Amino acid sequence: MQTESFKVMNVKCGGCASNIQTNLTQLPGVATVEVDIATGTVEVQGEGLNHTTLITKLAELGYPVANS
Ligand SMILES: [Cu+2]
Repeated sequence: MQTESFKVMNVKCGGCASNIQTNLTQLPGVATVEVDIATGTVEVQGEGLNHTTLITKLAELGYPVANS
């Protein structure tokens, strides 16, 4: 199992968190997605995760990654 952690912008509420979870879970290899609303941290676990694909998807959703 592989873990990718991102600090993203614009996460304000549970709706943002579930939006991120729903969309990232559909990407290949993603097993679990956890979002910490207070810190804007998105932690993705899975196999064969593609860092760039995850960052691109987060940006598309309106949550650009602050560090990468
Ligand atoms: Cu929200």
